[in-house]
Amino acid sequence: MQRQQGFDHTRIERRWQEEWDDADVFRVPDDAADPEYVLAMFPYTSGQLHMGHVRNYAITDAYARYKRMQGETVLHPMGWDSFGLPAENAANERDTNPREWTERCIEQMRDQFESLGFGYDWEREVKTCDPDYYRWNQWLFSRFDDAGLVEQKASEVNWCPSCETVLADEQVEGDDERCWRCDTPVSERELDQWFFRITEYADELLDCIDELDGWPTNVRDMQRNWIGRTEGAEIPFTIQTPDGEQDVTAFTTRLDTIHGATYFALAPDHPLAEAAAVRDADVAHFVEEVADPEGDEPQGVETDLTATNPATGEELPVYVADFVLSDVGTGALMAVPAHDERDHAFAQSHDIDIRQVIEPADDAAAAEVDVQEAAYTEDGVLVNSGEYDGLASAEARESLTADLPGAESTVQYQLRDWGVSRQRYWGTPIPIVHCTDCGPVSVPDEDLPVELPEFVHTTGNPLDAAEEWKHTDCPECGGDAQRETDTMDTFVDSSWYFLRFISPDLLDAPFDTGRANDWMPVDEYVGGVEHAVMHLLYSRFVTKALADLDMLDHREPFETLVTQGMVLGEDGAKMSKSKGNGVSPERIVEEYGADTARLFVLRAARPDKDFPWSEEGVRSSHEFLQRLYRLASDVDHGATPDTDSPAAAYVDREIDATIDAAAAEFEEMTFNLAVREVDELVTLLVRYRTRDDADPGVLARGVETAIKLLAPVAPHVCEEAWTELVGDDAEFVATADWPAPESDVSDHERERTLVENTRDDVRQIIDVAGIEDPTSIDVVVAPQWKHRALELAIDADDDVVGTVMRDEELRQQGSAAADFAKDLAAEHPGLAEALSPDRERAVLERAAWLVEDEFEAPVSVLSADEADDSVSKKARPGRPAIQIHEN
Ligand code: ANZ
Ligand code: ZN
Repeated sequence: MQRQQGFDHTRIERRWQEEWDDADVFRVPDDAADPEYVLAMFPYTSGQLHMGHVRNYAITDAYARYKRMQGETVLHPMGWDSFGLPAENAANERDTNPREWTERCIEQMRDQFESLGFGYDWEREVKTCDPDYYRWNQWLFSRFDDAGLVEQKASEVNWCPSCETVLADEQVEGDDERCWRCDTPVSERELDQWFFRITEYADELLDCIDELDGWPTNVRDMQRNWIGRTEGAEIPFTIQTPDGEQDVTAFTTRLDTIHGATYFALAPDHPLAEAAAVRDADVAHFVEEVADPEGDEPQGVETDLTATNPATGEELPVYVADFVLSDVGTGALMAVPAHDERDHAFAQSHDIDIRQVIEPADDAAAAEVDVQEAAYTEDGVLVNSGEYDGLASAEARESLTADLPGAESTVQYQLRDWGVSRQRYWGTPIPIVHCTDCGPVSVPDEDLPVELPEFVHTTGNPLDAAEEWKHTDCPECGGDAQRETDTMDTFVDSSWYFLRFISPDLLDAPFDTGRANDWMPVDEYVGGVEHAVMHLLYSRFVTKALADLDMLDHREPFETLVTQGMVLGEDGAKMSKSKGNGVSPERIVEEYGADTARLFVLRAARPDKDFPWSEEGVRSSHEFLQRLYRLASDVDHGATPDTDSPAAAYVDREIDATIDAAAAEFEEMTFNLAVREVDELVTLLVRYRTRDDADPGVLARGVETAIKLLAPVAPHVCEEAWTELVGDDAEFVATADWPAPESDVSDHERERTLVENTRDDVRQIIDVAGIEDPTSIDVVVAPQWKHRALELAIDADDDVVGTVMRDEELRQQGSAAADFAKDLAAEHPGLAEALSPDRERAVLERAAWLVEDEFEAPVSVLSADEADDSVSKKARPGRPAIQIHEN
């Protein structure tokens, strides 16, 4: 019976989602031994799934389903990154509170996930806004505090004087930095804030990047840059101030250039700069009004100070300059305009000497350099440097560090401690109480969680307004105290959630150490490249800190990382509301079904590449599924394959080859290529089925294979087709065994190439010769001796012709062999191995039906001596000669 109509996606999707759920297909028991841990970055609870989500979660789901069919226990959990500013904003805009809004978003998103058929172990769901979750943020904060990894220090925040509130960076708008709510210019304010001392781990975080070979190179580079380790030296300069002499240390990576230092520069908030501002109105004006560390042009002002260059004894002018950053090095630098670009630009605009002290080692190159024009920033050889002249930069740095009084080599990092304080409501309350007598005191473990009070609408931080909540007793002295009103950065929530999935309901610890040791690390982690730095670095830091707290044996959380590309709009631009090029997943699921949506996003490109949305592509994905489904309704499940006929043998072997190739692609997550394999198999089966002698057993095996191979990508249709084929009491295809090839297909690629090339050649000849109606086609394989010649030529060093012709057997072929050897020599060393002549013949005989079908003419596969000399002499290994007869 051939079904003309396709499947009803809405009906079958709902059916299978329920059946999988009832059968606990995706559940992982707690006693599972080291399951394959497949994880997609959990979503922020915006309430709305977009195409990027569909892609992200389709990738891990397809991989998880594939691994499950391979017989692995697969841990594939899902949760909600549900604290954060947007919930608070939404609550302020509508008449609701962040918790209600967030819960509603979670409900919606969970429904959407389910409608897409993503298979999660929902028993392990975690929500970061649950007190049961965030109490462990607080507990970890206290453990980190015990371990000396927590610090409170003054730090700047954005402050709106009109709303009297702290603003997050996202709430500061425009180049002139105004409050998003009231448009008042934002100012800065110093607040005491909490930090995690991630810099303690800077070296380890950096060194271990080398071992993360399952991570994309660009992400590893971004992490390295973010940590930004620089080796250099600190060197004290003596500064003459109106109040006497004072030593100020400068940090430099180029101590070899010290003889070229022609001025000294201080950051605008350096204590000496501030003191100079008190004496000098110009300096004050610059520091308060002009300085702009983010500006393109370095700006500055001269002071009444001078600095002694410790290498030359010269007196240098001292500037306050905005390109000197207060949190880099020591906030003071020696400026060498000849060899540093910023120093150069500044020297030019302030008419300061530019003195060359380095030149390229190569004389010709040295003649090209003009440091008055532009800084020469490479290493080289020292000049104008007294006794150091002639030394190479690296050597000079060593000698100068040893010789100059007070000079010391040091290492600088760009990485800063992790500021975890937010002056916000919707986050984890920091478990600290401030006591007038005892200062900041940790909330004892037994009093955790510190739960959020009810939300109130206010312009400032609702926690600050929660008087009753705020007021408490000091855990140490029992006196009056106030709760800390800062909440934690939401990156704290996401820095360990992958551990909570392992034991989500545990009451006395954030996670079960024994099980985590067994189940971690996450084997495959998939998410957006926008998380390449912070989320991943924080997770790595927390994992290492937990290891040092003896809570975990692992020091890295994620073994393999995939950063998926973007789904672009049909116009190739990023999907966005304002451009109106967005596509709603809901509409696609409704119109075409979840399987089509999943198939489309997975087959469009490799996971790490961007691709544009294409309605046409969606339709063709849908058609592909319909085609497979119809094909499935038309085969006979019970039939045993009979591969006696060449065509049946060909199809049977293609089935094996497809299994092998698709598995390799699934393993690499190149689902697009896996799907292409299945697509080609289905096309072959559809064609084969039209033959009178099509073997029902081979057809059935082919279709069953295609269904299994596609099941991880389009699970509902495949499940439906599978039950129809196998019967109602069949096990799920979702838990069926991944098919295994029945023959050795290790070098099948060569067979495919041979068949492809032959078909191409036939097409071309028919085309070029303008043959309208071929009566028969001869395919002539090359003789044994050409194979032998090829083998010799592949192994030959240089003298291909000589090597071939020294062979006794080949010499007997005379000039034919010499000619062929010359051809081979021309292609050496690019020659590829060919199948043996017998295999070539067998492969072509099995594939002959394809050519016959295409050109409607009988095909004979002949050996060289069965054919005309004029034809067979053109045959080469891997490239048979072709003769086409016509009327
Ligand atoms: C002298 C010098 C000569 C420098 C030269 C560079 C080239 P990287 O390499 O990016 O880590 N520097 C030192 N403290 C600074 C601060 N607080 N703000 C801005 N820049 C500062 O930067 C190290 C270099 O940046 C240091 O080496 C210093 O300039 C400058 F031919 O010292 B150098
Ligand atoms: Zn106290």
